[in-house]
Amino acid sequence: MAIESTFIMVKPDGVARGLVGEVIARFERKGLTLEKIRKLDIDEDLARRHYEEHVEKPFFPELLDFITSGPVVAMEWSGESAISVCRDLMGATDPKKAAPGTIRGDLGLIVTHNLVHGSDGPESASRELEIFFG
Ligand code: DAT
Ligand code: MG
Repeated sequence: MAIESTFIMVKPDGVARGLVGEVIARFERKGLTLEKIRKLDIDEDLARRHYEEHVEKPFFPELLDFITSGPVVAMEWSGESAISVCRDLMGATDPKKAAPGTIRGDLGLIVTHNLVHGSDGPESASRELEIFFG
């Protein structure tokens, strides 16, 4: 039993499609608590910091174009095992393979346009929360 905080972001596709409320509602209904929220545009510098583990990956140019293409909604959520619980609610990275019932499984189709980001562990959660809310 451990109360955790995690960094969640609705990506530009989710904001453009009007799905911010849908994403928030799913986390709220699960019993998690919204602690902080802000809407912002991500520039290249911020994208490189946030996605530092991916800057050398072949898909990074496409990811960079996408994540800087429009506003995002950055959030801190807290609750029991919040990091893994949020990842489970989001579903697999590739929405084509994400299980029905998950955010990506229900609402997404293309891997780049996968609607949400969620921290993948305690270290990335504190690093990402510091970047966006520190
Ligand atoms: P996640 O967002 O599930 O933590 P990740 O950290 O491995 O996934 O990748 C970050 C983002 O990069 C992901 O949300 C979408 C994009 N991405 C990952 N793998 C990709 C691939 N093989 N082709 C295109 N985009 C990819
Ligand atoms: Mg990741």
